[in-house]
Amino acid sequence: MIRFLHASDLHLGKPFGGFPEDVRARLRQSRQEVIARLAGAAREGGAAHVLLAGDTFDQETPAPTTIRHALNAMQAASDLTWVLLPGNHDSLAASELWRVLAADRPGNVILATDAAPVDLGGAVLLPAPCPVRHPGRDLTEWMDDAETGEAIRIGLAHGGVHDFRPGEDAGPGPAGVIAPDRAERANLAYLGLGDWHGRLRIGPATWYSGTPEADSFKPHAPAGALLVGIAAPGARAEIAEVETGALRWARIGLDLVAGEDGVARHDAALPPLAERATTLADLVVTGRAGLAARAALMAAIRAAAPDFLWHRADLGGLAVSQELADLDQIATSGALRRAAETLAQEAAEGADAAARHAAHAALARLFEYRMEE
Ligand SMILES: [Mn+2]
Repeated sequence: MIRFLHASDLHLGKPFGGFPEDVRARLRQSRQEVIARLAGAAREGGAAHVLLAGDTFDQETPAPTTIRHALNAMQAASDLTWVLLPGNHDSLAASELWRVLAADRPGNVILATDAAPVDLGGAVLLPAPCPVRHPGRDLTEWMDDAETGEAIRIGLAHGGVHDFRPGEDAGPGPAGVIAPDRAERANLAYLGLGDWHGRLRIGPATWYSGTPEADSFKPHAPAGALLVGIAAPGARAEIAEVETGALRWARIGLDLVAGEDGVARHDAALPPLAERATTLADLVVTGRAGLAARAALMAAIRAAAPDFLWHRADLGGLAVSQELADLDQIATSGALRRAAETLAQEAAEGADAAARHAAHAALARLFEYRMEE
């Protein structure tokens, strides 16, 4: 009998360029802290081992604090055994990283740097460490012939699964060279994979755990890990998904039709107030709205934005229609009225899409200025 937690792609030290410095620091910190949350999930599920299927570190040369804090967090969870597999970001080509890990690792951390059986006590682990960033061959092949006696066999690998379906019909997950039926071929009770950042089932005993702390707005399942229990050699793996993410990445799509209450739709689409401080929100507004509706929506967006850890709103896909009443609200006569009418005409009949878009935007801005007054 063995119970373990399968996780991957912690990407400790990921820089998250493009975000403001305070947000970047928070994103890095939440990844670092996911080690303690994984430990909690393992204990709660009665697992004695945490298997990390590659890309524990984001870079080949992480900052010394990134490495040390990770090892210290694993050492703090001394009741658990941690297994680190070299992935593509932290392949064995990162020789200095693996030298430091070997020198500094606490006793409860195993480095799966050789394609050779590792005794986990109750099961044998068959790791497929990445020697370089792009190995270009199926590193799990050796598992077929690995000699383990009667033991429960568990595979651990990092990379894309070979997809036999033609390009267009290819399912989610990274395209690669790992045989999707490796678990059957190599008589594995379970094959834990890393590389794909969303949780994904390849077969009954073959899973990508996904990253335990989300790192993008891709529509993945909630970030977490997989709790796996295998009762005996030949027994079916019992697999449970556990959530371990601290921060949410929410892409919020708002597709409006002319005449509808965009503010109500916007407010209803936002996550609960209590979650917003730990949420990165990426609002994408499309469809069509009148000038007044657009201005009201902009005000609602501006009001809600400070609730969030990070917030971005893209209204580039929102077509704006203006009515006579809208122009009247800008001005009924004089230079502003003439400017509004000129912009409205350009927005409708401009020479090209860029000119029409700019005229739309300028008219919307003019309307907002007047409403602010
Ligand atoms: Mn990765």
